[in-house]
Amino acid sequence: PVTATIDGVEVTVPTGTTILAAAEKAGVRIPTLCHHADLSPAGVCRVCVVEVEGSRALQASCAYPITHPIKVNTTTKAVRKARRHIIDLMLANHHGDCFTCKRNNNCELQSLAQEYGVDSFRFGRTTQPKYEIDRSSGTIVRDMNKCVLCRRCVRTCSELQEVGCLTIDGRGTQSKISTFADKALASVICISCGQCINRCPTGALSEADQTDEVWTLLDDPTKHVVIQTAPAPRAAIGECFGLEPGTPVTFEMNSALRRIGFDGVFDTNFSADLTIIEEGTELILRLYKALVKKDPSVMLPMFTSCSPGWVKYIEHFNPDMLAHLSTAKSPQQMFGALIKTYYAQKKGIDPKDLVVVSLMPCTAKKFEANRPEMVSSGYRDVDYALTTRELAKMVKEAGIDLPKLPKSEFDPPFGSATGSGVIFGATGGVMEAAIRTVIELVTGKTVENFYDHADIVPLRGFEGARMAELTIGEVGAVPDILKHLVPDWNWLKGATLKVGVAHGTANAREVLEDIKAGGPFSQCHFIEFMACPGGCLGGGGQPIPTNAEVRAARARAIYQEDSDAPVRKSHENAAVLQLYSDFLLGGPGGHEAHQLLHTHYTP
Ligand code: HC1
Repeated sequence: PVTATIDGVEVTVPTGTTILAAAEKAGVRIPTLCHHADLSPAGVCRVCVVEVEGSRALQASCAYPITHPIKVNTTTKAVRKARRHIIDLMLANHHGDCFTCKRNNNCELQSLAQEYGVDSFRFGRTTQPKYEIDRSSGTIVRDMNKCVLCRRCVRTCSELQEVGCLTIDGRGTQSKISTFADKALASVICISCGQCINRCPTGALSEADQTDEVWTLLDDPTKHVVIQTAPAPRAAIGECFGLEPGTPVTFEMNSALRRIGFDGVFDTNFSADLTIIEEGTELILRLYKALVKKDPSVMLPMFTSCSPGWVKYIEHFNPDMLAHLSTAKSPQQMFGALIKTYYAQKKGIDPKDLVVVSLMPCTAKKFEANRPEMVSSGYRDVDYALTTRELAKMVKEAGIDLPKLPKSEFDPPFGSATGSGVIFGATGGVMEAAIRTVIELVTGKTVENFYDHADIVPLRGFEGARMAELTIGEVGAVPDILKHLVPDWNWLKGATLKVGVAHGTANAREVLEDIKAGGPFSQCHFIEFMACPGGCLGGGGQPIPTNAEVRAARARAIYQEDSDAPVRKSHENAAVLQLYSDFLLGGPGGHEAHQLLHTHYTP
């Protein structure tokens, strides 16, 4: 350990701690811009400069490791002058009118300018855009005229996600954030995860905004516009209305959606439960074929397929492993296909007049909704996928103060979901939901027999990649709905089910490499992969900022909703069981289910 004195406050920290981190411990706030707690230090913006006694130049506190006792002053005249100078220079290069910027009131450059009393453009201002705005991808919009060269996006893409589609080009005044060969985003390998947006301090990166199109359809009396809401936004949208991270507003949000004008307000957690049934069925079938029938064409471990950023990642980087992906569509897409078939029939609405909007924490969901194969209803299954941020904007535009609204429920027939559906929004949640169901259906015993409660704790938390195993023991009376799957179930007796979880594509890459090398993850039967750190609750469409503390708070809200749920296991969702008896007549994995709820992947 080493001692630092920061603005007169003494603090002892491990040797190598940065001045910035030590200051935080000492309760001294140093302003930052290029720094982000999820990323390695860059030390490029210099906003966090401080005076270190004995050092002639000002030092960037985010990149200065403390190796011996030092004295630091964070607010001297020289420091304040230098910071103001840096901010003025950034503003001179920044093209953008705050009023028309999506990040107005949520922009770190704007906040710094306010904090440092900037009241004029001391070094002039850029009035003409220098770069064309890149809207090519349909998911992420890049406006480099607003870029402050902090490189958070580059570090996010290369370190956190190990995708590496963004880079810095040129030197000095010619520097710019670019892509491979400066191509449009649609022409390079981007997985649309939007993690770069979540870490961009300004409006240089944002999602492709679809709110105008949705407003137009809501105003069209010939259209029946419904919305499905994913598990993660409900634990986060309150942040856009000044609530603390992790304040759940599920039922207030339902009221807001009705006031905005949606004709049906549904819960994606319903189709998350359905996903568990379909994916669980597929897992049992794969295990039977691979372990009992010794069919070499069946790939284990099976991988989850509900995170579209992850699917895009494996399609781009490991196309040789696509056979491991479950063929089950994501809950978003299952939902859309059911709305335009089952719901359309039930309601007597021509599916061409039905519009399915999703509220998602994710930018890649826009990409997923537009995949050419996602038309199994005969129409585009999901028409628009709005991010949490886009929906918050619509709610504000409608003059609604969301937290003050009365609570209201989701609409039938897709309004009933279990606690297993909601935990899809946290890393490990899909696996926990799957284990609850697979164990109960196979053994005939409750999951509480194995874990004392329905919480499968080893699958929770934020460790990047983790494993758990469970010995099945006796095989019970298999329920009627599954009996058709395999001729005999006794091969599962005493079997040990091994499962894994990975979140963030850098961790996914490690797990894939481990599998290829025959490491511990290759012994798993089933692995959950989520593209975003923390799972969907940390999605690229969630409110900004998103960081470790915020992710943990949102996770608490999600697990609380699960433990408060009257039904916590997907196979006990009565509405899902009803759907099989009314509509998906071939049962789980049957003909109708395959046609509407499963897909294929393209390298
Ligand atoms: Fe997710 Fe999913 S959990 S992918 O993280 O399987 O986006 O929230 O909606 O589809 O249900 C995202 C969240 C979401 C799907 C579900």
